[in-house]
Amino acid sequence: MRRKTIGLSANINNDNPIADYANVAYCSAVIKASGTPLILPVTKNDDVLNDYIDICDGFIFTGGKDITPLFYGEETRPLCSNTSTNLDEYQIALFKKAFATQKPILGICRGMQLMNVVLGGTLYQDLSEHDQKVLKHVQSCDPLDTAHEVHFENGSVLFDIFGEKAMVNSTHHQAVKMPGKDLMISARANDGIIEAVEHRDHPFCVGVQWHPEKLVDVDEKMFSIFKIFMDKVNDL
Ligand SMILES: [Mn+2]
Repeated sequence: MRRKTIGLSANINNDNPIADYANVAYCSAVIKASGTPLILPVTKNDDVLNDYIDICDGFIFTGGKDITPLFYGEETRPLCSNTSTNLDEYQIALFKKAFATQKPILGICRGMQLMNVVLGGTLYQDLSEHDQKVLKHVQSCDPLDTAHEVHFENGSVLFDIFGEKAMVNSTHHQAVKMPGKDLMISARANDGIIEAVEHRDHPFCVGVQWHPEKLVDVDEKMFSIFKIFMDKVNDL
């Protein structure tokens, strides 16, 4: 029996626009969880996007650059970092189509923020805009070290994996401000920053602000996120 195919949203590198890529860690995590990863190149061709949706059994929206604030109704302020409307428009179209099929979706870092924006939510353009002093969310420790604690909401998919709390890595300078429609907040850091969301009605639409794909070989629970995602994909 063939493995299920997991579409990975591609990123583009502004300095080298011929390369559409997804970091190896996402691919390795999918392979380890018995799926076949497939990077989906950036396009706005509707027929190609529809083929992506047909071919793939589940989707991972990957980390990457900032989302153009116009897509959540704001103009860009100075601390917003690199953006690309070309990338945004492709990922937004892909997310809308994937969401409509009810195929499982996992959003990681930018991928969670994209999920939130498509569902009508907003972002902090930079965490310095938060009213309160926040923790360091752009870790400068070793990439395999964790940076801060998160607390999980009882009744969420993530609570079932982690229980009440866990240590996570952190490489984001933006975060969800207002959650999108029907997204429940399933984890927060101790400074109140939203670290995970889950859609209330979709069969599996989960977003995490940290990078579990980097920790699958050192933390069994981080790998469980991918296992449970693949379980859902295999149930279809
Ligand atoms: Mn964080």
